[in-house]
Amino acid sequence: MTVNIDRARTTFPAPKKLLLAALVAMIVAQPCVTFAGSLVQLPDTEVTEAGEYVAYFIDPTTRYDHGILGDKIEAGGLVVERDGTQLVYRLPDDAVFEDRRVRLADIDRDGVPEIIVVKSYISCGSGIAVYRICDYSIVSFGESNAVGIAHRWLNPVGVADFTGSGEPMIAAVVTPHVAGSLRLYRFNGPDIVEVVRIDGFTNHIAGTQNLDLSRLTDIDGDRVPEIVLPTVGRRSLAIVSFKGGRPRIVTRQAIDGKIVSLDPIRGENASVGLSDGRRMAVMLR
Ligand SMILES: [Ca+2]
Ligand SMILES: [Ca+2]
Repeated sequence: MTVNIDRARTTFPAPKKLLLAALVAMIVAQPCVTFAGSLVQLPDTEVTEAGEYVAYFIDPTTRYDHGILGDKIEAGGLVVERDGTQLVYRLPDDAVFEDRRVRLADIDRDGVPEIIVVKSYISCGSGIAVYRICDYSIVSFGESNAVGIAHRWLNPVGVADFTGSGEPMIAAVVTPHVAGSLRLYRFNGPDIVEVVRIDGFTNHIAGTQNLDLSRLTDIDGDRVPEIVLPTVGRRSLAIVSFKGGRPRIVTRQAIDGKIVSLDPIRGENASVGLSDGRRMAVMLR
């Protein structure tokens, strides 16, 4: 879906004077947040739709010379649209959104989704950033520690109750092209805190746009999702469980080839694309 920016310009319901005052107050309080007029989308942004919300990246910039997602054009801001209103969040020059997907998930369980994205600092690499969608603005809700080194990235897996505790957590593979550290994070505002990790997995190929080399499934039907993803090197496919807060490799199956894509999981069946063009069905159990 492509969002027509001109069509989606901000509209303000009456009373205009009251809202204008609120807008001025918001701009003073939150210098990174503005209601926008003309916006430029990131060329390869996805457009996320979740209920009444639509979200995407804007402000293409070349200020971070990395190119892990296939080009060296990253996002300097993001937009959430709701009820005909655009809310805009723009980063200062020390960081970019090194991401193509604005994830929307309710991690604090208040009924309103939060924004979960990859924020990369020019000097110290990537971390997970979470933002709250308020009535008239987007505000920072928390961040994980950045990797600590420029040009070190992470790729989120998803947001779910991975441990079975009832608490939504964020799963991500930190440095998927190096250590491949699959980690769980919980929201402990204003921090996004690592809970547990297991190394040796990947969910991205350097220089490609595909964010979905990992998938969620509930392979054993216990209503706690497992994570399906390749091991580092992409020559085997694993299922990882974090049930009970402990990482466990449920299965690991060798693949006759190098994995380059992973379809959404259907039941107990996975389908992978291989670097030589073949597709292969994989029974997960
Ligand atoms: Ca929420
Ligand atoms: Ca399960």
